[in-house]
Amino acid sequence: KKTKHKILDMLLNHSDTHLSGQKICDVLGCSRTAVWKHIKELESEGFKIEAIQKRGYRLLSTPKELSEARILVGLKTKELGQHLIYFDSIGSTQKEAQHLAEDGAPHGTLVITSHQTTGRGRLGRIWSMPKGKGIAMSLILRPELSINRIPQLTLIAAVAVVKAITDVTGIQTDIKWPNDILVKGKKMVGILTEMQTEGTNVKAVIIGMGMNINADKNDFPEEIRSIATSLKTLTGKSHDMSLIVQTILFYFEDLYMRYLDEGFSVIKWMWESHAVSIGKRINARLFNGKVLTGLAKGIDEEGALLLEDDQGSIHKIYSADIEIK
Ligand code: BTX
Repeated sequence: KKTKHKILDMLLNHSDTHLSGQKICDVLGCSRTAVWKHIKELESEGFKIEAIQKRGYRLLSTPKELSEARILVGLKTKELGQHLIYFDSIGSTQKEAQHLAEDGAPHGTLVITSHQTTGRGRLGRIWSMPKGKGIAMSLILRPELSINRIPQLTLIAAVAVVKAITDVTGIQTDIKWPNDILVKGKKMVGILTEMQTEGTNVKAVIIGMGMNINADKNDFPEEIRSIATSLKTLTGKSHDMSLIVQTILFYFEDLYMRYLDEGFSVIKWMWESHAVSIGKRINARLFNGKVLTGLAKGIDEEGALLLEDDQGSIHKIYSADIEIK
């Protein structure tokens, strides 16, 4: 752990009193000048720190903006996010994670930024993000699972995001199969799951998430203004993005472990309880251009969507865009 993170940890745990520079030096075995330098760095990252002569430092507030230090300090996971690759700005975290996975990045590696310039969705579509107002992250997993189970990981990710958002903000969100998190029908989060395989073996899975957090309506490009929403537009205030990331990682790891131990059924009911499309008539636009219309019955044990058409036959859908009618 970096000295700067250790100092932040100490400040977070002593926010009711001042912590003397000498005390920090003694605990961490570094010089007063080094402490001062790290404090200045934390301040430049948006932490408000009071410094009083002879008494020391006290943390007054943490930034709402994404902060590497704030994500790492107090992160309650064993693996997910512990290997954090943070960028002030990057083209696409997904692309970077793909490269890192090829180079052997370990399970749980997280690539993250709040300024993604060329984000992508499924089928080469664009994922846009107003600078500094949202989270773009890609998580590398190395599951020992067969290829047909990988779509289930998208559903686990969705449940983790829904739980984390409710925990941190009190906002209830809906899941639209397979990869959107909506509020009042508008998209707040998009999830993109990709994998690297060798023969029939899964080498890595990369789960990308794009989240609209502190953007105002007008921050979005014109063409998605009517379909996108953010936590800020819903609540009227900004939210602590690092805390949201920590909470998502916590739930993701917890659900993932339970999934490995107990199978998909534990996730399935949680997922279904948040799903908006189930029990409704939908159009499913398949990626080969075909459109199926019918009743969304639920998901099966693999995470595929079950659609009953008007002739009563059940179709298993593995990937599509769906419209709720
Ligand atoms: P998708 O193909 O399901 O959705 C993409 C569509 O969503 C776009 O065509 C557009 O209509 C709409 N859209 C674009 N930007 C936004 C936005 N900010 N809010 C709401 N709607 C939007 C969804 O793909 C999966 C997106 C994954 C993005 C993450 S971000 C981290 C990682 N890096 C990366 O390049 N992609 C992933």
